Amino acid sequence: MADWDLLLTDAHIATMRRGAANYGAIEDGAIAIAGGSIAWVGESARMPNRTAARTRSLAGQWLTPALIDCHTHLVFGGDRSAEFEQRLHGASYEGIARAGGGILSTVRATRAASADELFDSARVRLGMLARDGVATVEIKSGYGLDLDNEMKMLQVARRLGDASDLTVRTSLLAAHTVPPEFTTNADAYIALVCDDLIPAVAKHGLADAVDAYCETIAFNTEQVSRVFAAAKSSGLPVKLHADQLSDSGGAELAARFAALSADHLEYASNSGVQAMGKAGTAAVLLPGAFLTLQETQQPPIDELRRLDVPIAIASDCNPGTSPLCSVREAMALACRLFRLTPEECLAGATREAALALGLDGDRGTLEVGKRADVAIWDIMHPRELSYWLGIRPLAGLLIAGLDVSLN
Ligand code: DI6
Ligand code: FE
Repeated sequence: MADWDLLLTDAHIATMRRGAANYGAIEDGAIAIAGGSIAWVGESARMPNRTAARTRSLAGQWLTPALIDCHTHLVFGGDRSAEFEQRLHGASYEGIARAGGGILSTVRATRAASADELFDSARVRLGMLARDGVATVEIKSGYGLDLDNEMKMLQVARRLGDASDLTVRTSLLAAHTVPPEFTTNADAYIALVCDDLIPAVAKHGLADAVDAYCETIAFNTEQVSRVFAAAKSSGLPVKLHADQLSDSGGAELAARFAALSADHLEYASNSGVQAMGKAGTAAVLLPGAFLTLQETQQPPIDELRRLDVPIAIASDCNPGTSPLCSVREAMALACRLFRLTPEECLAGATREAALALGLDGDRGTLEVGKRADVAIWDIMHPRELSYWLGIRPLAGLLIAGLDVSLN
């Protein structure tokens, strides 16, 4: 029997190893894969003398860790293109939400949709993410807002994972907005989320984390604290949509609960970022939403960098604020809108995104022992992944060492 299942040779490799300079790059390198994991990686000239069942020459293509989209709302019914048009005629996102549109219009369409309909439409979007290099994707609920419909969304997300080679991680986002049945009593809805939804979802193993939206048009810090306390009692980690439209104290709150990540963060205060740094909470930046809402307030990039807070980048794929189905294009947007460097963006969609999902022990870099989730690119340099818009430089995708069909 051969020592290795697969040997990839004649490649350039952006390992994205933490602490390494220059993409952790290895020119003229090779990667050996055994049992779905990376068994060896390094310069071809230093390769140990072992046997491989299959060898594939990559003729100078670049390898990176497969991309990880750590924040999406991929499962939803309907679409919101009409609202997009309304905003271009002068309506605001908050105004539309307060008038019962926005998230609530997607709630109506999602409740009306069958599980199969939701599955079919989300599967198309999942395929698009994969064709731009994604092997791991997080999917949130949050358009059901009652027990049956939140469970329906999470079951669809789990089915998507079962039916595809990609890893799907799920987050319960029942505290996304106040559902119509509770307009005058948000606290009663929060009680339902804490007492019924979180325990039920945890019992059925439907969620890997609990998320919430802390914002003037959604829930305040006190309400989110209750949700997070309930999540912790059910043994689930938390994450937060924080300070997207206003400084709502979200970054501090996420840090207080040692959240995996605080996401958006345009209006986060410096003290919030400091608290995240101390708590080890990752920042997830979402340039697709920033662009679509024509936001002008920048997330606190310099403070995040100064305090070494891990910065992840994600698509936030959703019908309202980020109709974007590519984390690679999110990287390209993050360079232009937030002035992140291409190297920060690639780290943000690999190593730091793994951290934001609590999967950093297993994936996100090309190192011995990690899962062999590898993207193969037709490029001359990894900076090009943040440079091109509207083209697909992906030449191949391996998940746990196996070729994924990209049709
Ligand atoms: N922030 C977002 O960007 C998405 N959810 C959230 O809390 C938007 C969701 C939507 O508008 O449908
Ligand atoms: Fe979101």
